[in-house]
Amino acid sequence: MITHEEDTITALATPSGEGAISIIRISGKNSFSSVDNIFKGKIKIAEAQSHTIHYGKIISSQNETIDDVLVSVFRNPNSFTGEDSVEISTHGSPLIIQKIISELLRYDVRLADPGEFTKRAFLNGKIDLAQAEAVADVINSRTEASLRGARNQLDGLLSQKVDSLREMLVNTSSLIELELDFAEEDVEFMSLEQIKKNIAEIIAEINELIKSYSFGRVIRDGVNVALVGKPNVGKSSLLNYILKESRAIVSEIPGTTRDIIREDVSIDGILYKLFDTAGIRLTEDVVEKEGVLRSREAVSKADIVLLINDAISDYDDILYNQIMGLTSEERIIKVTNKIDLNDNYNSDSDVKISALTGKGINELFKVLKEKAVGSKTYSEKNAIVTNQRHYNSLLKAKGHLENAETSISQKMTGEFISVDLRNAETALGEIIGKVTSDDILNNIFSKFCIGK
Ligand SMILES: Nc1nc2c(ncn2[C@@H]2O[C@H](COP(=O)(O)OP(=O)(O)OP(=O)(O)O)[C@@H](O)[C@H]2O)c(=O)[nH]1
Ligand SMILES: [Mg+2]
Repeated sequence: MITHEEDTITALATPSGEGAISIIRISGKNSFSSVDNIFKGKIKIAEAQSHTIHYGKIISSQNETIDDVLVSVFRNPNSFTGEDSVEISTHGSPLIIQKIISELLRYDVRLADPGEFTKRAFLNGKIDLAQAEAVADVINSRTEASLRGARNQLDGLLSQKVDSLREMLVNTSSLIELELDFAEEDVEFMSLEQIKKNIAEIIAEINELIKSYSFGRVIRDGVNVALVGKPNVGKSSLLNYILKESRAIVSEIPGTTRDIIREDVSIDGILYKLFDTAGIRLTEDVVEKEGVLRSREAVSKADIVLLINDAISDYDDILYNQIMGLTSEERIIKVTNKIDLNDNYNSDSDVKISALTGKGINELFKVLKEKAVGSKTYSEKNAIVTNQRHYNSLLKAKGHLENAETSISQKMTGEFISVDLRNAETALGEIIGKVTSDDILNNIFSKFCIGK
């Protein structure tokens, strides 16, 4: 196969540091010859069959034995990158790795750039761009849900969906264009009604994908949740209860928490980034004042605000209105704490809990999840958008399609409609990398680690 890159590259593919085993990856046309220069085993790697493993020693140019290793051979196109590739499994010592890589660099091999192996897999058509991005997401997944979402994308569900929409667009626009070619003869290949129907159908499918992003974003990146309220209502106690550890200082003195305390917790497969904040009140204390300022900032940045009051003091409308000014109503969950002290407390809160006894906490988790991902559940078979770049491209595509709809309703000629459809197709193509610029590629792959 013809590969797009000339150089042969190498990098450590496993985490740096000591370990039982480390793996050095090599990919490109000199992979076998460069390894043969330093590897002494029963056979030459250049003669080995694909998908075979060979035991031997790595010998330096000074004739020193560096390590016993296993060499795995992958012949193009049947490798991750699509190129001739080798993986050397060594003992997990940073010194050994460094020595072997320096030896390799003597034989027309260079160090890989961040994400370069995955980039080559993309350029050589082994995976599309959305799948390449999913490689990073799979590696970074920290919850079950985010892993499932990334796997879903790596398996190509989003790509297939986007590809089928592109195909529908291409079919429609080529018929319109064909009709333009035959304009004099007055033939109609597809009725205007049918074109309208097709476009509406594609928009509906794109809308589904766009909608899935609110869920996809949450499963990929987690949800920022700010715990706010007046001093002493039990914000830190709630944080500790959720974390099952005494993370934040709790005391009966109002104004205990001064700085923001951030902890991540995974509940029911979703990652919540919890921010315990300083109780909000008017204060002359400079440190506490700064804390209150940070609390407000946390509110404005939060995806969800747990606005906490307690069941032993009056509900504070002033605070509620202040918080409302910093966020929007649909982000707020009103929580009444200390229900163990007064279970007759009357308020319009969404959940009543006790951070002391744990009463109501499961209900709180339910409400939290509902706020975070909505009630719609996505099956494993649905394509889910988890990536902002993809989301933006979908919005762009939708915009072009809506233009096409307008053109049709204004009885514009086929040229106008077909330009809009082509633009929509380009926008969708960006997602899977059918249409890319170097900028997009560099931006994506530079965020990868070296060795990926
Ligand atoms: N009975 C009861 N006491 C609670 C509950 N939650 C918190 N407390 C007590 O209320 C007091 C204040 O709790 P904290 O968690 O420090 O309150 P906070 O909202 O973080 O306070 P600041 O950091 O000062 O803003 C402590 O004495 C807690 O033990 C609860 O559900 N029931
Ligand atoms: Mg506190």
